[in-house]
Amino acid sequence: MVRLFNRHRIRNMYTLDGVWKYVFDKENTGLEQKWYENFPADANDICIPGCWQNEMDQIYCEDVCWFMREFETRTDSINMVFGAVQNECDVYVDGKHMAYHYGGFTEFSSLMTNIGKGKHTIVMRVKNTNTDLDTIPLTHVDWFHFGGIIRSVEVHEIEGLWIKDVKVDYDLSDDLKSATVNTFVTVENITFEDLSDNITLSIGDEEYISLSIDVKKQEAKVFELDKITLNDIRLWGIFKPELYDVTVRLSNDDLTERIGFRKIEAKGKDILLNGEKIFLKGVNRHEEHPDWGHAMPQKLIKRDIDIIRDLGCNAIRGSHYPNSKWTLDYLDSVGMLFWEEIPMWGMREEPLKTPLLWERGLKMHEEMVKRDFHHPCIIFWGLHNEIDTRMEEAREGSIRYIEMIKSIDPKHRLLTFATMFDMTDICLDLVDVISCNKYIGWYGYKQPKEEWPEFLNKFKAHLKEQGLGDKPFIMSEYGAGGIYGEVRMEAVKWSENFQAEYDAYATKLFMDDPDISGTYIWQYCDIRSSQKLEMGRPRSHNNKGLVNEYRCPKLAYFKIKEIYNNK
Ligand code: ADA
Repeated sequence: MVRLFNRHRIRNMYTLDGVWKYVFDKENTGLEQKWYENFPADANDICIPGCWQNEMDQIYCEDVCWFMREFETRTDSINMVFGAVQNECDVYVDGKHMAYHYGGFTEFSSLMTNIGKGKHTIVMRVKNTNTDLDTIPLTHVDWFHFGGIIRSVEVHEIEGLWIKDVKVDYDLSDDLKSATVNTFVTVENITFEDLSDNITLSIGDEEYISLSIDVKKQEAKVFELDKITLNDIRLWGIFKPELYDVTVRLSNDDLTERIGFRKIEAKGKDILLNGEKIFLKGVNRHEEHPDWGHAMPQKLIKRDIDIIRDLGCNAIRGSHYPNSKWTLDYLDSVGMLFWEEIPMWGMREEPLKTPLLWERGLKMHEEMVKRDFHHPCIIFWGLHNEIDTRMEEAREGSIRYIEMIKSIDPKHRLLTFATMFDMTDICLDLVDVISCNKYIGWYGYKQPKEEWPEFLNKFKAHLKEQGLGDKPFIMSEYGAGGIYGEVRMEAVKWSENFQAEYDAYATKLFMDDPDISGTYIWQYCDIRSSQKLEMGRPRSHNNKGLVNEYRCPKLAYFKIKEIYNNK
């Protein structure tokens, strides 16, 4: 339901999308008063997935809020999957604490065995209060802290043996004509007796493997299936969305994953996809809309991707957090490239010296990479954005992130992070691709955009000197602000014409530079900024969108469309 393909033909799965009750906990007394047992009677209705800031008169930024609804099951046991809850939450079912999760953009689940068939009540306490020390994101970020249950909650009805996880890995032959598929299946026995079954594995409509298995009571066991070699494969590529469904079945359960065969490499200064050099024509996109917050519906996500394709892009950076699974499915299915990262944004000295922050980041990376391992659209895992990468703590933390990511995904993605400390960064050698965020000619108005070439020469010389001259280099953020509708005779700051001239000048300059492998303009659409960020945000928005927050194009949109479509 939440995916673009059918994940289950045997397992019964449904979402709890629809109307829930919600109530704020301004005094933070809900726990003490056991709202998970006695939900306040004066609660209001809210549609889930949804953010409370999109309810009438509820533009509260950071808060604690409780949610409740009833649901019904036809099995004694269920696995509940929470797509994303912004930002920290506790889950209670029938008054019992079932799960705690930190982090607003990754999925988590809770196995509930023997809760019994029939009616149940779920209550969730959702906390969206951030700090400037140990939360990810921090309070001060350049987007809005929408809070709520922002993606679907799924109920998976399970019995006996169930498929907890499937990981489909592959190796390609040197000529990229065949693939050897290696599948790992985790089967869990939720009963109190030892059970046997048969695993079958199909790719597309063809069944390849049938394996007898035994799983002891209350045990989860990983089965590595025999490798399968497929010849004459269809490679996934830019606008070539060749996908394969891999289905694992037991007698009572099944799970389909969708994969695409492709090879991404950094070779010298080039980025190669399936052996061919590519240039990333990209935009940064926040998954956000004034009327939906982060809980964007499929129709609007598709609309965004359609607009971005029309712009001539082949790549999107999911700035600054894991996007909905539906977005990634859709990118897989149209053949566009994606950069995914965690909301580790702008941390400086104090937070970077705080161990809890790094622990949280590590867990988020683990959850992100595990959730999205199968998507061919993802070519980069982004470690973080504009943290103080001049600090030793940033280097140590980045190394831990890299080790974690590589332990799950050693070969299918390149690693990068967006730096703002181009000349003084001490982490650039750690990653495959160097990504630079820079706003010459925008911030610090006295410095004209014509100073870009000088900066590029200096930075490239610096990279060479550091022995990093042979890594691909991309411009991961640049752009000017333009207020929608503000068109002037002179290209003055904040006018659409200033923005159009600026974005066009910089994009052309970077695209004509043989040392640059990609451009991600900041940004696709205007977004509501944090009310706490005091850095010149007219309308409380970051106005650097090529389209405004309602997706109406600005002059810059048409300029960039011309440039991107002509290369
Ligand atoms: C940074 C940051 C973005 C945005 C941008 C800007 O590079 O990564 O999230 O805040 O600056 O508009 O200034």
